[in-house]
Amino acid sequence: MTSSTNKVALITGITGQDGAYLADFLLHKGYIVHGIKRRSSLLNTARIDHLYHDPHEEKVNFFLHYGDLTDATNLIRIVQETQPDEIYNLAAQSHVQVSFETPEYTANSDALGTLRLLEAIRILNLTKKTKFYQASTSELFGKVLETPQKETTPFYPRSPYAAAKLYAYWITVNYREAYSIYACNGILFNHESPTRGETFVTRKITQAVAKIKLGLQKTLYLGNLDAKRDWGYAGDYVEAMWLMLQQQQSDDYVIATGDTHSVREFVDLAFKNVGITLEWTGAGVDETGIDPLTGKVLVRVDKRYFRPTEVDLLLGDAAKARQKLGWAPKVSFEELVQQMVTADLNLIQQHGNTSKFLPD
Ligand code: NDP
Ligand code: GDR
Repeated sequence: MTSSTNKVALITGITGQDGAYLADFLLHKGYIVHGIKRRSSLLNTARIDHLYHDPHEEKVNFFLHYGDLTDATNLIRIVQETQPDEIYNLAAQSHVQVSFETPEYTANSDALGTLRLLEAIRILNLTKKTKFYQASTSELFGKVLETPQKETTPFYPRSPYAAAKLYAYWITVNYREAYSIYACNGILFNHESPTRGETFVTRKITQAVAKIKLGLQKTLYLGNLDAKRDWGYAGDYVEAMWLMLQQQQSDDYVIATGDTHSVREFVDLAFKNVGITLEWTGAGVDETGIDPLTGKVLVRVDKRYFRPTEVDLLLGDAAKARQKLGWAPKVSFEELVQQMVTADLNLIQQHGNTSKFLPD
């Protein structure tokens, strides 16, 4: 890897899946990395503990600051103190289903939080120095108007989350045009990993498959099995975020694999990884996945996991990123599923069944 020694990056959402992968990636490139974490009653730094060093040690290049995207003065102070060359805004209430239950909070953190950071850059006269990355999303495309979806595909958000991210997308474009800030939207399609949050469908599936295999869970309850997603690997996608900030000019890019699969296909493959070939019977809310060798029902549909408005099909075209950034995904769908199932089997064998609540 090339070294970018002494560059300073500030990552919001550093305790999340992408924040942890990106922090690791930037530290390997020689960056000094500052991250914003929220105060919580239980420690929430499991994904980045391996990167952390006692700040009293010498040559420490990783620092954490308490903060929140809903707190403008706090964000201004952290940006002032850290004087970042690059800000990666990854913090968000990122769960689509949860955004229907907490729409106002989702708008505050995901939409206005982005504005607060851009304003911090402007207020502190950092418009020439600080480059800005916004974690935009394929959820912006929402209702299917065109496939594959690319930078020019019209947006049609289908959730409070997507509507909040739409504001964040456009305010990023506006600050780029109004104040000449180097600001990029990475329109990333779904990306997963062994450290994906446990309530997103991929991790919910791989964790359940591991538990069922080890006799710790009987049934996996899911919502819409027909939804199709373009699933990639988070480790590949954080490289694209960085590449976007290393160009001559700022721009917006779709990041995707160009391959799409249904939730049902993900379930099938995950079970195959532990030697179970599911048979599906019934339809709609009565559909079940059965292990033909034992006759046990391993998958059931529960309509409480259905969303008021669904995004049926996501399939991205990352040709622009391939041409201009030289970016391409490395991990295939099959490798991703295998990696996640294996990781969950290992985790549960080492630590036992730690989850008490059913994930969403
Ligand atoms: P996660 O849910 O794993 O992480 C979200 C992070 O944001 C966590 O660190 C969380 O902190 C933090 N956070 C949430 N609310 C606030 C707040 N009000 N103030 C400060 N921090 C906050 O998401 P991912 O890592 O998967 O995604 C990163 C970003 O990329 C998000 O913005 C997401 O919307 C977007 N995105 C993700 C895609 C994906 O497939 N993963 C695809 C496209 C876009 P805590 O740990 O305390 O909860
Ligand atoms: P998504 O991811 O909404 O695409 O947003 P999620 O994994 O939550 O859902 C994907 C699809 O699976 C269907 N589904 C279920 N989803 C969950 N969570 N739980 C279930 O039990 C279940 N059953 C079926 C959903 O209906 C949906 O169609 C993710 C997030 O990371 C966003 O932050 C990001 O912007 C987008 O990806 C791109």
